[in-house]
Amino acid sequence: KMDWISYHRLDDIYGYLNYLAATYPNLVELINIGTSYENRSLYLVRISNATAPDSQPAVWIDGGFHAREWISPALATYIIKQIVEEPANAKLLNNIDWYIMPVANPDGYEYSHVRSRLWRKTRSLTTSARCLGVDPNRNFDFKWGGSGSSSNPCSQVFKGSKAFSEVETLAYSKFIISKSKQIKLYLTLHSYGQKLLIPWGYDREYPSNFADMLALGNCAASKFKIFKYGVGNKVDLLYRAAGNSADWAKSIGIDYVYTVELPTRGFVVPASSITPIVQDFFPAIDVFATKIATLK
Ligand code: 0X9
Ligand code: ZN
Repeated sequence: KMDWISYHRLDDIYGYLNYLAATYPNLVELINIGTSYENRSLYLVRISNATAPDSQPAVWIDGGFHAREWISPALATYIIKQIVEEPANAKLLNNIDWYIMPVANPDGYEYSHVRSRLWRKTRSLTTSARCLGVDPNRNFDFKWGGSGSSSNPCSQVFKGSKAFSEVETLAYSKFIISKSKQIKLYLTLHSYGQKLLIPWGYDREYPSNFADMLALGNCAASKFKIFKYGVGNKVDLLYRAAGNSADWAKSIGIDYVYTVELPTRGFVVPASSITPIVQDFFPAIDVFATKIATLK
């Protein structure tokens, strides 16, 4: 099945999601939101014990935007396991629907496993025969094409031919829009850097509820015991990245939006570090859930 002492290929991860949906049919629903450029399914899970659909606040969590950041799908699957399979965490099901997509860029993820460990982007054809792929985290339709993105297909931060040029980001955005009334918290898991990053990321600007997001982020980060995370605005702590998904999520009205940069330093995290990183992170989920469950 699944473990957090090794990294897993896409088939294993999807097999685990399938297993959970089959084993806990009243709790877990497997949702296919479309197909990747190379024809892989785009799966996420909905975890909920509500009887009426869409009747309570929801949390969105994704991983695997950037192919090489393997620790992020590992954390996403760990969060799924903790919510679904650990009775001690049953309170996380009170008044919250969870939408969790472990691998948002499956083509890139598989390519980083079988061909090129440090692959980042999608795998679509571009106008350059030699350079494939778009940076999915520069492909979103908010301030698309601004600072920190590139129009050069050979760049690691290539923005694509237009906003949502990628079938993966388009399917993702359509699903989130369909749930945007319910989703109150948005976490997109990346690596690396040990940071909780708060919009905006397109420029040094701050959303109107920045102070609230900072306070909740600090509260969540105070739970981390092994790894210390910095909390703050993206541009202040990192760099400009116009067209990133978190800015877009904020722009459509989601209250609490964070880009998580997981430990440590470097994209290649040894498998022996998965368990400490995911275990250290999980208590923050409880902090976020407690806050979100009260929002209407
Ligand atoms: O550059 C990115 O897309 C993210 N970092 S990563 O190393 N995972 O690629 C950061 C995006 C966060 N947003 C901003 N820096 N504005
Ligand atoms: Zn990333």
